[in-house]
Amino acid sequence: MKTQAEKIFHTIRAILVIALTFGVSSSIWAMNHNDHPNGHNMHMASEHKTMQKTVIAEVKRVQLHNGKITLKHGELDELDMPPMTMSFSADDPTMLEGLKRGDQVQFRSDSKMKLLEIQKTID
Ligand SMILES: [Cu+2]
Repeated sequence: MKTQAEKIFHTIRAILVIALTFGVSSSIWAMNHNDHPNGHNMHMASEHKTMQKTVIAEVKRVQLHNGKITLKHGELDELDMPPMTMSFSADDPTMLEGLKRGDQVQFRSDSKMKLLEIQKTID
């Protein structure tokens, strides 16, 4: 039988081990995180990519008030993304002025779905 003192000792030691492990791993995380000056917040494993070439898409929805646009795009091979309908956000909502549902556009974005360039295609 363990004495009461032994039980308390074991409990305290377990708490210390957990605290130490957590403290060390979180400081390692902080160090790694600081190695990324560009601030990759969520996707540590996937690198931040930027499209260099425009891709054709169809406008599904435009929200000028918050700079969001939903596009049905073809394959984005520079971002390793298959064709899909998804939302992008523009830092400058005036980029979206004059665009409406049904328009065919060509656009570029980065892997964080930030819209970098968009214009209607001339048909
Ligand atoms: Cu997509």
